[in-house]
Amino acid sequence: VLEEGGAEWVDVARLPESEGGGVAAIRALLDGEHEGGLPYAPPILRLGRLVLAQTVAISELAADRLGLAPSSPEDRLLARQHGLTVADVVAETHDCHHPIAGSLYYEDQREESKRRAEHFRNERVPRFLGHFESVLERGGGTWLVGDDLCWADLHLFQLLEGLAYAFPRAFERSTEERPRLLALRERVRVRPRIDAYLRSERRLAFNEDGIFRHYPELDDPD
Ligand SMILES: N[C@@H](CCC(=O)N[C@@H](CS)C(=O)NCC(=O)O)C(=O)O
Repeated sequence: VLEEGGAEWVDVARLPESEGGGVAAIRALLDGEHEGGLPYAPPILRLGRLVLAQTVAISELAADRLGLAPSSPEDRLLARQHGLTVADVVAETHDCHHPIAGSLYYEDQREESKRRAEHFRNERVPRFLGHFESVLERGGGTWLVGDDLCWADLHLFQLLEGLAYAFPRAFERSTEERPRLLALRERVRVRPRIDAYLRSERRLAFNEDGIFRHYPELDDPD
């Protein structure tokens, strides 16, 4: 959202500690060594004196300032609805590789992960993707809310990218008949600012320490 809106922003966690970044900077915010709101977990946006956590809240704030929020009150609520549904899928994606506890390594919950991921791939992913396809169909097929791109479309884009990385075989199977979703994914990808961001060092590649992890044994069998 920050990138599409053309904001100037710094990923503080990736700065060296000598420049006030790194884990120490995040820890200081979680420990409340600042004035203002207390965040529970990253991501955290700092804007002047404001300290704000929760991806959806951050995107709503950024979108308001950068012209990426719908204008009517009803449409703003619909965008929030879609953003929160995307967050539900993200949480379920996390639970595929950490079904028992976030404090245990994946390697210590592999069997449970396999069972969980099978249900996620076969029941949850098709249901969620089918839902978003229907939302697009009802709205004319281009964007989730109204006639223009809004922050929630960018959340959906990131979800599709993440699922395609983590479960490439299941993703292909589940999107065979989801033309509007696939078109939205491409429509977002080629936007000039998003395209530049995706090619930049600011874009963290998906990896096996993040939410969207590619463990082939959790994907559809060959
Ligand atoms: N719903 C939150 C999820 C935030 C989240 O799970 N953050 C992770 C790191 S990416 C974390 O630190 N979680 C700590 C915890 O859940 O105790 C959001 O969308 O921002």
